[in-house]
Amino acid sequence: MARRSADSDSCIVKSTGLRRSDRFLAGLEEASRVTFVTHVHPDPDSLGSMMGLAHLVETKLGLPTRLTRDGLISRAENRAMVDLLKVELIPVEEIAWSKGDAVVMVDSQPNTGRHSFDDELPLHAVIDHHDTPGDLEDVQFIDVRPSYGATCTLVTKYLIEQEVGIPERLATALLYGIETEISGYPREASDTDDSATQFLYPLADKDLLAQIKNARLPHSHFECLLQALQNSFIYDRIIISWVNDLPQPEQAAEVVDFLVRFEKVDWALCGGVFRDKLVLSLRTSLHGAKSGELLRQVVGKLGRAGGHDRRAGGCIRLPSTSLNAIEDIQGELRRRFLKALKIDDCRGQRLVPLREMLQNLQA
Ligand SMILES: [Mn+2]
Repeated sequence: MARRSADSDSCIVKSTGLRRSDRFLAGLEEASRVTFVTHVHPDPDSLGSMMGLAHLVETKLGLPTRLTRDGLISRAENRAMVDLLKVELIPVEEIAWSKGDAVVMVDSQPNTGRHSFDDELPLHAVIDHHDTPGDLEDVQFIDVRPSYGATCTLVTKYLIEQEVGIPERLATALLYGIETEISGYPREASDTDDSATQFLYPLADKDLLAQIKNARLPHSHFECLLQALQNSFIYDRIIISWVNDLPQPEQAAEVVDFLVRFEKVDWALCGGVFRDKLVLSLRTSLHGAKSGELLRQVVGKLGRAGGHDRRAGGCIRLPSTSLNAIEDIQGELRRRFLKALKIDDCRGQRLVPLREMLQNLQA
């Protein structure tokens, strides 16, 4: 595949002669404090981006900053990142706003259904790399670059442009943020992601990084994988896995990362029930598949969805958590998916045949 063109969006804005990072900082000069918000269940890319921009604002403008957390962080690696790097996060619902507060949203865009807070926040800036368009009308500063694999890449660029030193802890966070976004195949990386990685690697704490990547996993992780394997159905080139009891919402993504490596499919979808929601995660091994758009269309008015080329996520609020209601939505999604991928509606073939499951139980 042709590499993504890295700098269609060069950092010099011609009309003013200012670089984007200059304009970002200039717009915050009048603020008395800067608060960073991101998507629900913050991931390494959003955590690293908040940390990097907070460091930039503190160093260049001398302003106090706050980092927030929307919802839980459940994935073991992400929790390890927060613990080991001692990232201080305030639950977004506990934030008290006052005059002079400027809000910066990273790794996400307003009104995309990815926040539990009210989308009316007075946003000063949105800095992101998702394909999924948000409502950006009243935002003063916008830097959205879908050509970048990670928002952390953009933030690293700002720090380099502004000649702000990157301490070890921050370099570790930024590097992990980029790695988690670009490590799949096909790679969703630009040359700029690779040069940011090269820049950060010598500065980062590699032992800490290894500890984060190999975070210990709870019992529920393995139970969930077993449940997913037992409820996986193959329809031509897609495998669909239904997990009716997801231990934590982020595990749907872990299931599809695992399943998409199955050599007989090009697509993997997981739909997992967490509380009153059906959490969806989609992966593809195909190039240029625009899976964020595909999932958004398939989910339609049932819920919200979006993402990148190779990876997408979404969420549907269940009208009821009865098995019937869940199965109705699962059936509808399956039909829509097969239609979108031009696969004849057929009976799915189990990944693990029932007969084998029973034999294993008796053994
Ligand atoms: Mn990201």
